[in-house]
Amino acid sequence: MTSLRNTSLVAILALACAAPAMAQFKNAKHAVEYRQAAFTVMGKHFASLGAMVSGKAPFDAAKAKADAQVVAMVSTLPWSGFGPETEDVKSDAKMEVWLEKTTFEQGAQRLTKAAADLATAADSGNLDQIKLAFGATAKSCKACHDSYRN
Ligand code: ASC
Repeated sequence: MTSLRNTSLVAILALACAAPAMAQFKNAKHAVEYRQAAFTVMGKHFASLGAMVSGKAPFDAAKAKADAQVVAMVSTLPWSGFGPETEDVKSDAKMEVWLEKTTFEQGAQRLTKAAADLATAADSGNLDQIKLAFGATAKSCKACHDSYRN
């Protein structure tokens, strides 16, 4: 009896722990749409920063700060949309995302860290610092695109 109860408890705990990752999305297609939406939003604000960094747009410190904050925040979001249930949903993601899960996640962490550093640089209002941090962030974007995106 005790052991049966323990088994049930373990099963319930296992479900409870697994639930958050699963429950966020109605189905795999929604997970893919979510991660794509996050990349779209991040890309828009990163491009806005890119225009200022390259001189194509005038430098506006407040705008740069706001853009960098969005990039830093949204860079934390797409990764939950790469669950194993999404492996077979058609997208630009290469199979390597799931085959090299640990390396992929390290790349995601590098971006998140670079984006946080970019937000810190943007807080300073110093364009040279922003340029440096922007370059490092762009490098981390590109590294994953080269390996994991078709
Ligand atoms: C961007 C954007 C990316 C990155 C990448 C950097 O502006 O949308 O995905 O920069 O091109 O190499």
